[in-house]
Amino acid sequence: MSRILKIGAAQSGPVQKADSREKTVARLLELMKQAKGQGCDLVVFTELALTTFFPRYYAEDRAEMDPWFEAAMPNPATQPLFEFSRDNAIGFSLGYAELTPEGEHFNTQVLIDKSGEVVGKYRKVHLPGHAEFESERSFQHLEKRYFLPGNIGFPVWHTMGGNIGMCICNDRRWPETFRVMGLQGVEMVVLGYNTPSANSLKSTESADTRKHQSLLSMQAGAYQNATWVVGVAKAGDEDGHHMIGETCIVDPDGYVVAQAETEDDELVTYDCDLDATRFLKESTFNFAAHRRIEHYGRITSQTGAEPPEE
Ligand code: ING
Repeated sequence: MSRILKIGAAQSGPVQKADSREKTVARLLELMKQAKGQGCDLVVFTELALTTFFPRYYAEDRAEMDPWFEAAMPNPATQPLFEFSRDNAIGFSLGYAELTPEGEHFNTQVLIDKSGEVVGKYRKVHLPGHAEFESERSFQHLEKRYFLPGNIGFPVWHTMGGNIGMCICNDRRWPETFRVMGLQGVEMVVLGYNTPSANSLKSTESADTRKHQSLLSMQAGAYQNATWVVGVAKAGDEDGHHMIGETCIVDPDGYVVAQAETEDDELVTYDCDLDATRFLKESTFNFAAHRRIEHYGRITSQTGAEPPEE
């Protein structure tokens, strides 16, 4: 028995500050057309796919950043993606900066099914970086300034024949992200990331280390929850700030089965058999048979580490 979901991981090259939404959407649409041409069922776009990674810039007045946000989804600029999805029966997942009618700001990813309808929304829970300007940093990472922590949790939806969940960028570094979805039977986690290839506080940390830790996080999340994981980068040099590529598709055994070769717009495809998750879910990671939740209390009752008395 196999349930094949053909995935198109649509890596974005850099998006510059001056690039219009229309120009950027045209690039995404081109990748979606390539994916359709290769028979993909679902195209995964990156985090904040419509704009440059604007949290690298400081603004005293947060409202100055509102032009980077979308007040609706779909909207006129992104409508071409939704129309292509509906007209060609291909789903997609898109990351963008969300401004709600109530005036709240989130780093958001939506899941669109083959009818072009929004079936799921996720708001980034783990916001890395800082909220105030920090002069000691070689560059700023102000997601805590411009976004609220996500308030939807980590949902999983049954759609396109499987159990699909989403997360965003830094979320992949926290095992809780994948486990909460694993406890909902997730079979495919799709995520985008904009990951600087340098550490703003530790100049000796290499790009190779950053790439290693990005892949390690996704491979561990996949294997430990018997799920596919699709990680899609916005890569390359944005305004002098380089971000890693390494867009990849990871199978439930934790193997990277497909990976991007460039730091530009690039489609990475793979026939993902959702039934390949079954063996581990029914053996090694049969959560019902093996987990001992009576010993896990610290995970939800304690935020920071509390080391033993010396
Ligand atoms: N970017 C980075 C990420 O989590 C980061 C920030 C990089 C945090 C490396 C810690 C270590 O991939 C975003 N946008 O979260």
